[in-house]
Amino acid sequence: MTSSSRPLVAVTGGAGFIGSHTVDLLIARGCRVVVLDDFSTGKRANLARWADSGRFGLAGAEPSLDVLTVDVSHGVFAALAPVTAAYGAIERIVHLAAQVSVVHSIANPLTDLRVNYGGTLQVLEYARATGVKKVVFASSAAVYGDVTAFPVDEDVACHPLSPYGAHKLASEHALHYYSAVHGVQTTALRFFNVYGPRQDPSSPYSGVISIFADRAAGGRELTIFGDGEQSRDFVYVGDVVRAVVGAALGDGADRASINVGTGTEITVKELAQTIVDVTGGTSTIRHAEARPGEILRSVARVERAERLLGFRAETRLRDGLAATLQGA
Ligand code: UD2
Repeated sequence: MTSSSRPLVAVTGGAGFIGSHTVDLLIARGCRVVVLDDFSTGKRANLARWADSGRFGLAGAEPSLDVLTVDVSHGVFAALAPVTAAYGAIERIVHLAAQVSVVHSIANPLTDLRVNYGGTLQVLEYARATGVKKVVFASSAAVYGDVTAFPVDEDVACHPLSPYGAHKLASEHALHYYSAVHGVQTTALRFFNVYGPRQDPSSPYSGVISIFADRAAGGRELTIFGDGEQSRDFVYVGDVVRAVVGAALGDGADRASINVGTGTEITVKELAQTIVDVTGGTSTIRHAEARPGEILRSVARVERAERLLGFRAETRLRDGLAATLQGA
């Protein structure tokens, strides 16, 4: 075993949209990173700048990243064994690997259970057994379901409306008892609508900004579902990963569930118009049938993130849109 003063951090789902930005920031902060990803939606290209620069990928001058192809819901012990034999124990885990579609979870609740709740339990079992100090988990605003008081406070009663939301909430409960019973520090971050470069626009359930930006950049028509008066709290991925990495590398916020949003909302109609403006105004906007089961409003209360993580989202929507359109 070699010793290193660089923290060794595992990132599940590290080849995905939020995961790869997390990896970038962890490496920038001096960490050695191990990515676990099954590449069902993640892409090697998202991590290309680091070129598998660890011992188990291509050797680099300053080894920083190892990428392991593994489905986390099948367990992580075997995959991580050679890495920990070489570098020592994993100190912290950021658990982002997930089945990400609410709609898919409704059609396939048992798959969602295995991947989303089962995956979290696999990570927590590894953390308990090997003495990982901290686990940070990607939860979601989907845990809330239909709420009536805005901005949404973390302490409101949660009544998720999908297997996805229910399994995210169940995962939060697991995080809580692994901390209380086993002494693994845990933090759940409830992401609101995250957007930014590397978000894949190719599925109908991709983030609306990735879809609108892709279409508007090509001068194509944007489709608003319903009247467009529904609002969302869109938070830029560069901000989100500051919250993720702050929670992962810090030792506070144990057993906390924390909203990660901006605290401001925008309607989908305003969003569409803004994107058309930013891209030069050639796309037209049409309306289609509202999505069934759609929530009308979503906006985060952000005080807890400020208090526990010192985190505040800083990127203005127009700047985030410009970066998204430019890609990075
Ligand atoms: C977000 C999350 C989801 C879950 C949920 C919890 C994303 C991508 N999804 O779903 O994982 O956490 O919040 O509440 O962040 N829209 C259009 N036209 C389009 C695409 C979307 O009008 O071409 C509308 C859509 O009807 C909705 C809004 O844009 O009102 C946002 O849609 P979304 O799919 O980006 O995210 P959301 O809020 O449904």
